[in-house]
Amino acid sequence: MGLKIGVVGATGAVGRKMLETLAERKIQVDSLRCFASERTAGQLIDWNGRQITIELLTPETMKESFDYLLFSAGGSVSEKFAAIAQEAGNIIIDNSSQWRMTEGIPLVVPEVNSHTLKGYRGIVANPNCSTIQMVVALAPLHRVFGIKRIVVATYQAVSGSGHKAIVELENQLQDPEALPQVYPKRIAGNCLPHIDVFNENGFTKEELKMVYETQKILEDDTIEVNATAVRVPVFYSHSESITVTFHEEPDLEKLRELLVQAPGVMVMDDLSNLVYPTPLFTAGKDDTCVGRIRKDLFDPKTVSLWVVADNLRKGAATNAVQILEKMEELKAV
Ligand code: 11C
Repeated sequence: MGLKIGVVGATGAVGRKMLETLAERKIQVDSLRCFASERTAGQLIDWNGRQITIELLTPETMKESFDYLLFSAGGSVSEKFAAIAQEAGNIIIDNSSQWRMTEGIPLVVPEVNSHTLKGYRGIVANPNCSTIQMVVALAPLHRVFGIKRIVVATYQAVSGSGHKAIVELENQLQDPEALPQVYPKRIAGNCLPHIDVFNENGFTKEELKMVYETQKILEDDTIEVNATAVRVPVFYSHSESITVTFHEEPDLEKLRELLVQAPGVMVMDDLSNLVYPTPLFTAGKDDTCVGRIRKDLFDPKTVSLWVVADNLRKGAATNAVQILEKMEELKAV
């Protein structure tokens, strides 16, 4: 028998990708219901040969019984509706930042910490896209060499801000006079060191997510993270320049081999053939691609990497569906 699944926020950039991913990964679905706000409720969408009417999200709908509810509708929607769904006994995989740091709520990247799902029911948090790709690459290295400090700069695609930001970049590329609406300044031909709101300590909320989510997922709050998150005029896939200092001096060949063996990682690092990952390469793929692997010139315990992944896929929808798959697998054991 197939599953009873609901997707909340089904018409957003991530919601659409979740629907695509459920079909692509051949999840056995008996009933699929899609929920959204008044703006799109009533619309029809095609999914895997079926026509589905978008339903209005209401407290009553969330009290019904589902095997899984995939949420991607923002923090305030999750705060209210995921809580109602949990109260009704449902499992919710939530892509917002609402529950990520709540004690007792697992924050999961299946390749890294799926053990936290064992015997669990309720809200499961899907991490921020920039955190997911960083921990997929760093977790196997942390287990062997122990991470002391991470310095990361991100180059984040506009799709991380939703469909309207994709349209804004398209418009600005056509029209040099087009005014910004989603971002505080033009994004075409520009880089904005500003993602989400500024905190009083000078870091943005996006940067702080990378600090605290990483510590929670790697189960080590001694790991120091210094992040600078930058929005760039790229449509899909976030890139990250990561410099990581370990407690143990890593052997570079061993480190490279750990990455080659790591689940969800594709090593693309052959400088003589100009092989390194780029956002155009990773867009539409599920792997986290790693290249430019090199030792620091001055500190033998420090290594730099270039890590690229599709923010809507591994950074959001694929990770959420992998959580669902993992929970099903654990149920079967
Ligand atoms: C961005 N990382 O690229 C953000 C989008 O906490 O899930 C995802 C925000 C989040 O703008």
